[in-house]
Amino acid sequence: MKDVAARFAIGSGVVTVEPFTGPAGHINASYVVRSPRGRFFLQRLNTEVFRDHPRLMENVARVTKHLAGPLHLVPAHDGASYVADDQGGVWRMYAYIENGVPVLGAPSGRDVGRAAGAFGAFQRALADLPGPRLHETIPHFHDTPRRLEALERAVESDTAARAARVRAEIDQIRACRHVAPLLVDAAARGAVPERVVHNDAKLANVLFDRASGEALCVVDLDTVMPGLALYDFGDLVRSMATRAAEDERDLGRVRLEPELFESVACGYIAATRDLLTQAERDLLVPAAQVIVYEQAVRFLIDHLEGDRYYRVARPGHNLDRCRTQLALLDALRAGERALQQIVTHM
Ligand code: GN1
Ligand code: MG
Repeated sequence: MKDVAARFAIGSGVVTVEPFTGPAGHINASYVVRSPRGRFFLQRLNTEVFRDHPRLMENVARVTKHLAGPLHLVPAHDGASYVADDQGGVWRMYAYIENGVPVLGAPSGRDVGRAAGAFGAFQRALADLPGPRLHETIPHFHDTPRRLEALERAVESDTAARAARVRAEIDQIRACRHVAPLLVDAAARGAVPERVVHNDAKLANVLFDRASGEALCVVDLDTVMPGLALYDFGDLVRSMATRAAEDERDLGRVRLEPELFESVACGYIAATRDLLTQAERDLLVPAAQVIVYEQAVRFLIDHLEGDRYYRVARPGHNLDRCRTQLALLDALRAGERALQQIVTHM
């Protein structure tokens, strides 16, 4: 790994490479590199998930350059935005954001308002990204009906022999199948515009300024690509309108907190006031249901397929994650009118 790090423009003499201990995500592997020039954030891309890394890195380079914020790539000595090692590994490096910290544990209303504002500002800042259209790093990423079809195939083939024990979850997902097409249908009718969006707009992907607590920047740009603003809003609610962790085992703790929802909606709407159309605003509350539903489907697929996509730390981890999403979906459906009221009066 030191050899890999030394191929980036970080001055001479890599001192240490250590695993990153912060919220590292479920997909890539992250490390902290220390050189005489300071600290750097090194990542090995999961090339099973991201099958076209040259295009992905082209997106990341264009987006970070346009944003001109604290998140910036450190190029390789040859000027490339990534390094390929001789074992097929693909690596990239960012400057380490020393004053940036994530929110660990349950977020406050102020945190989530700021984080939602950061994603709103991100969408607004990328509205004038010069062409061409960004690459789709994972095609059909938020095509929820297609995800549902993939689940039915996973149930059918049942490769890890787990389907019999998750009948309740399968049934619950099937019973809510009307939720799946709400966003893709709106897009197909031309009711809502395509925009450059983050596509993984969760709380863990925001860094806050250590001193002021203000949101500093949005990170994890692997899925920045054309999509709907509503995909991001859905993920904001999914990750911030509850105090429960994504993998909470005690479902009694997976509650929807209306005041957190209000802070999320308020932060996002304030940041996108001159961007969002009325049709988008009208779909904010349904969007949260769609994205939570989709995430439940995705976690259950991975459980059924033997945990091949998301990193897991314990047996049944993806099933636990699926269950939190289903509990949140229930709460979102039960609270739909109240949430709609909150958004309408903003
Ligand atoms: C994955 O990279 P990470 O862990 O932040 C996933 C998202 C999911 C998220 C759930 C490329 O994101 O789509 O919403 O986990 N990313 C990819 O926490 O699949
Ligand atoms: Mg990610």
